[in-house]
Amino acid sequence: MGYDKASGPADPRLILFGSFTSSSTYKPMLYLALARLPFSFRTVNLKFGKQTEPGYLAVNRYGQVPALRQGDLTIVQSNVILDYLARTTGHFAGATEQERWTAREWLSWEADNITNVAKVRHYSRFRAVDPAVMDYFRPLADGAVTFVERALHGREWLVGDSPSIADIGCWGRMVFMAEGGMDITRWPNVHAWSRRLAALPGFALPYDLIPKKDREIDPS
Ligand SMILES: N[C@@H](CCC(=O)N[C@@H](CS)C(=O)NCC(=O)O)C(=O)O
Repeated sequence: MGYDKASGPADPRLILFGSFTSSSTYKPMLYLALARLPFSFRTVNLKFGKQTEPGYLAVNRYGQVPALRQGDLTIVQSNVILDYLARTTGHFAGATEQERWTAREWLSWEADNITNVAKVRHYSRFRAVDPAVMDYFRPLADGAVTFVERALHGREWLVGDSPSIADIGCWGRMVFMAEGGMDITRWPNVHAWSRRLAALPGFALPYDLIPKKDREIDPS
């Protein structure tokens, strides 16, 4: 795998580093799919510890996916990537200044809270932990989804009247909730919202969207 930057500011092609099973990778992947933007995907195989190799650590010092490069810029942390993409392309940014700030606020909240859904899924699927650990995280995960459930009462999207990075960021990290034993139908507003997202042109679920190998993606 190469970690080269794009050839320079004149080359605006986006390069996204990510992994097939990663909800954090799904978030920018979903954004790019919905916005129908071209980019190069570079796989970082977490199973083989590629994220901790020096070449990749030079891209993402935290040793995690995702990472985004464009020209001379390197952006890491999935929510910062979403914010960057919204600011630079205008897609899913929010219609007003207030909406743009509220969308960023949701991203900050999700990093504190929906991350518990990701933990429940991670410990269910990839790493067995003491049941007491699950007893700790499960109510936090349920609470995060319940907060979104209430926020969606009487509205279609988290911010304003159209989908934004708030929806993509929050949904993107809860997408694997079933793998953590969380049945989405327990939260009817969240379920309906997920179906609205699924109806957007370009939408796909992670295992249909994230390539297992490096790939050039050029939506027509
Ligand atoms: N806060 C980070 C979290 C990224 C994250 O947890 N990535 C996971 C995959 S979903 C990862 O790279 N794990 C490998 C590791 O930590 O060794 C973000 O939102 O980008």
